[in-house]
Amino acid sequence: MLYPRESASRERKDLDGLWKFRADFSENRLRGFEQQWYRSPLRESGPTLDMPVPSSFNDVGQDRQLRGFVGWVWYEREATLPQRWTQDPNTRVVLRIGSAHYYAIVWVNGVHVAEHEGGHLPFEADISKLVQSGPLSFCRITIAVNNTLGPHTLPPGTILYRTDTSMYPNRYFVQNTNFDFYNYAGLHRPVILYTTPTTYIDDINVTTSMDQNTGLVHYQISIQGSEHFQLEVYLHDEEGNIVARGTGSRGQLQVPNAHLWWPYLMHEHPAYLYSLEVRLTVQTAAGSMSDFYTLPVGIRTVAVTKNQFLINGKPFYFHGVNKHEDSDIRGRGFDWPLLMKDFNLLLWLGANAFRTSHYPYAEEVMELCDQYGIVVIDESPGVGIKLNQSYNNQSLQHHLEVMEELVRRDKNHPAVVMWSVANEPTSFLEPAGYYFKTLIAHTKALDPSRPVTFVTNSQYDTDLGAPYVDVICVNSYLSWYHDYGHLEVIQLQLATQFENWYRTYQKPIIQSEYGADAVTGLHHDPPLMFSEEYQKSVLEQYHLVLDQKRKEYVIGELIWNFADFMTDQTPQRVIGNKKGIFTRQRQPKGAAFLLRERYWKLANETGYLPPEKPPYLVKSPLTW
Ligand code: BDP
Repeated sequence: MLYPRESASRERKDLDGLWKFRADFSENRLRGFEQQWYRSPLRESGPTLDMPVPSSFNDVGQDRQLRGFVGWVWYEREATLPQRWTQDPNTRVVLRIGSAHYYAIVWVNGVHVAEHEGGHLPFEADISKLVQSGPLSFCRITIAVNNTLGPHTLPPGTILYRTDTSMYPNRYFVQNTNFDFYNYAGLHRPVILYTTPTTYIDDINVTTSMDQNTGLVHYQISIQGSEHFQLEVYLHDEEGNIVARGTGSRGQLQVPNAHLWWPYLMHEHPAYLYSLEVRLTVQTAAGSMSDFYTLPVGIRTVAVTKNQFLINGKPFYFHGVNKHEDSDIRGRGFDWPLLMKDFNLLLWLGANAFRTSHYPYAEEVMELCDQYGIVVIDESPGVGIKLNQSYNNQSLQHHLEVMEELVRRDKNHPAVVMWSVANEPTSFLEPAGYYFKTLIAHTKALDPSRPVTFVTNSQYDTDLGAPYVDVICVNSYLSWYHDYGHLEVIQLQLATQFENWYRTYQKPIIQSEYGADAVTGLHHDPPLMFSEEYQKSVLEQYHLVLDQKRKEYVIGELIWNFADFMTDQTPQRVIGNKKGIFTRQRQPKGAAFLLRERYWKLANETGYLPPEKPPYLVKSPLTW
C-alpha cells in the first residue's frame, strides 16, 4: 500500500483537527448502531465533545470514566471538497485512515464504506462514487471505533464480567490484557483524503541487490483501472540526476558506482536515498491520463550468518532502543514535535536502531528512519499472546493477515531490516510450534528479502518457535523480576543465557530487551531498586557480558525502554513503566548518559564517527 504523497496527478487533504466525538456509554454499547448515529450529523443524536485527531481519546479530558472507557466511540467530521474532486469523473477520491484502534467502521454521508480490524495499520476506501453523485461539495465522515480486545484480536485481551452483585454493579466488566502498556484508543494517526486518476499506480515493490559496484534495483508496479497503459520509471540520485531508467511494470535498473544506504554512524554519508519516479500514461477515449508517484529507494543488502548480521556485506551491531508510541496527553496519537524530539534524542544517544515494540509505528516514523539511517526491527502487534486459545486457527488467520498488511505497508523501507512477528508469546505451549512455523514461513514468502524473528522470553530448551527464526531475540530482566537487588548475579546469569541459546541454535543473538525501572530524580547509593543508580548499575553489568559476547555471536543490544510510558494501573507501576532512560517528557536520566558514552564508543569501534557528536548533526536537518 503506497503512502499518500502529493504529485502532479495526486492531491491530498488532511483532516487533522477537532472532530465531534461521543462515547456510547449505553449498557450494551450498541445504542449508536440501534439509533444509527451515522445517518445524520452526530450532534442530532445527542451531546458531543470536541476531540483532537490524531490523538488517543483517553487522556485529553477530565472524565475518569471516559479515560478507561471500553466499547464503541464515535467520531465525525465534515470535509469540504474542491469542485474538481466532486465533478471530474476521471478523479478517484480516497479516504485513508492511518490507524484506528482497534476495530473501525466508516461511513461517508451515512453510507458504509469501510471496516477494519487492527489498530496499527492503515486502511482506505474509494469514496469517489459517493462524493461525485450529487451537487454536494462536502462530505460527512463518521468513524465508529471499538477498543475491546478479545482472545483472537492482536494484541489479544479478555473481557471479564464481574457477576458478584455484592461487590460490583450490574453488568460490570473490565478489560484485561497481558501486555505492559496502556490500551490507548481512538484515531491515532492522520486521517486524510487524497486523489489519484481513475487509472492509477496502485503499488510498487522494490528490492535491491549489488553486483560488484553496481546497484541493482528490481521493481514491480501494479496498476489499477485499465490494462492498457505505458509505464516509465526514472531513478534519480540525491542531486536530482537521472541515473537509470526503465519501462514496463517490472524490471531491473542498474546503477553503476551506486551510493549505498548505510545506517547512521556506519558511514560518512549514511541513509543515501535515490528517488524512483514512476510515470503512468493511459490513452482513453477522452484523451490521455497520467499518474505520477515518487518512491524513496535505498540500495542496500541484508544477510544473516550464524553469528553476524550483515548490512551491505559488513557486520552490523544493533546499538539502540525499544520504543513506544506514547506521550503525555496525546497517548498514542501521532505528533510531529514529539517525533522530531525522539529522533534528535536517538541521534544524540548514538543509537543506530530501534524495534517498533510492540506494534507497527506510524508511516511517518518509518520515513524518518530511512532518511536518518536508523535501522528498524519492524514488529507486529503480536504481543500478549499467552492463552492457549490465542493460538487457534482464528487467531493464526488474523495474524497472517496482519503480517500481510504490515509487509505491504513497510516493504520498501530500506531502514526495515527484519520483521518481528511477536513479542514474548508463551512459545513453550504445545500449539506455539505450528503457529510460529506457519507465521514465519508466511512472512518469508511475503518478503524473501528480509530475515524474520520473534522476541522470546521463554527458556532456550522449551521454546517451540525458536527453530524457525533467523535471529534469536531474547529479553531478560536479571536482578529485576527475580533476584531483586542482586546485581552480582547478572554477569553469570547473562553469560549462561547467551551460551545456552547459542549452543542450541548456532544463530546470532540480540539482547532485545533489558533494563530496570528508575523513578527520575530518585537517588540511592549503594544502588537500590527504582533509583537512577540501580538502573545504571544493571546496565553496566549487562554491558560487561555484552562486550565479551559481541566478539562471538551477540549482534545487538536494545535497551528497554527509550522513554517511560503509560501502563494499566497495577501495584508494580507508579503511573506507568519507569524503565525509560528518558522520562516520558523526554528528559534524560543518568542511564541516558551512560548509554550515550557506550553507543558512541561502539560506533567508534564498528563504524564511521562524525567529527562531532550531535547536536552538531552529520547533516543539517534543514537539508533533509
Ligand atoms: C517485557 C515486555 C515489555 C515490558 C517489560 C517490563 O516485553 O513490554 O514493558 O517486560 O516489564 O517482558 O518492563
